[in-house]
Amino acid sequence: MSKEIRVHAEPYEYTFDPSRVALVCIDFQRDFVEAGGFGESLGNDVSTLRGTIEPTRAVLDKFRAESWTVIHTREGHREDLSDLFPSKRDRGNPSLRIGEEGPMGRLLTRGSKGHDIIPELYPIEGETVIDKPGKGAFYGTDLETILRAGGKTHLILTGVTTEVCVQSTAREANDRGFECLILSDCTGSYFPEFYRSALDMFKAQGGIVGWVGTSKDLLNAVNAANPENGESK
Ligand code: C5J
Repeated sequence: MSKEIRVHAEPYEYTFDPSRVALVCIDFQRDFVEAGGFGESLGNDVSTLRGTIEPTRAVLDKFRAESWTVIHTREGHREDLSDLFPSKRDRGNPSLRIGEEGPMGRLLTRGSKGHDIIPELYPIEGETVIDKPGKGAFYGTDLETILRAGGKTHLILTGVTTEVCVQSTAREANDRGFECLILSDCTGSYFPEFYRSALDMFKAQGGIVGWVGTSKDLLNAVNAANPENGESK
């Protein structure tokens, strides 16, 4: 299937050619989503993010069934922490710092259990995993090269947290000319007011950063383009 898919979204319809789209799953890591990780060390209630997993899994399953491009990102640092700025290490006076031992190994450090992606959304063979030292997925990574080499122009964004790594990535992508659709039920924040504000900002002023839609609208649009698939519940 290579015809344009038309998704109901705000501030207006989002269209994409499946051969030019990538689903980007941002930082669905144990360190943000599970108890005992980095998110909790900052004093956050990580259960607020759990609702994003099921809808993201449904979108992931559809992309896999259609053999469309999927990219995962992980925020974290080298084992020797040589890519960790002191400003990031010390900010917020957390109970545990990046690189220190927590219940799931060294916080936000590559190779630890907490740094890895949650089992529900774990990458499969053939899916790209981008390890990033910053909040935005373009900073300090080869994501842009991979997207351009693959002819991708459109990104469908999911992930945690909405106002930090998803927002930074959406803004970086927008400035590079990528057309971004953010799925509101596939992104979450520890702070409901930041979640709402970030989504409002993305779509304000005629879509200044991108479009906001839902997993259901995306799946219905994909199924409508290929009626054999039926309607999404
Ligand atoms: C944070 C992220 N919140 N992935 N990282 O520090 O949003």
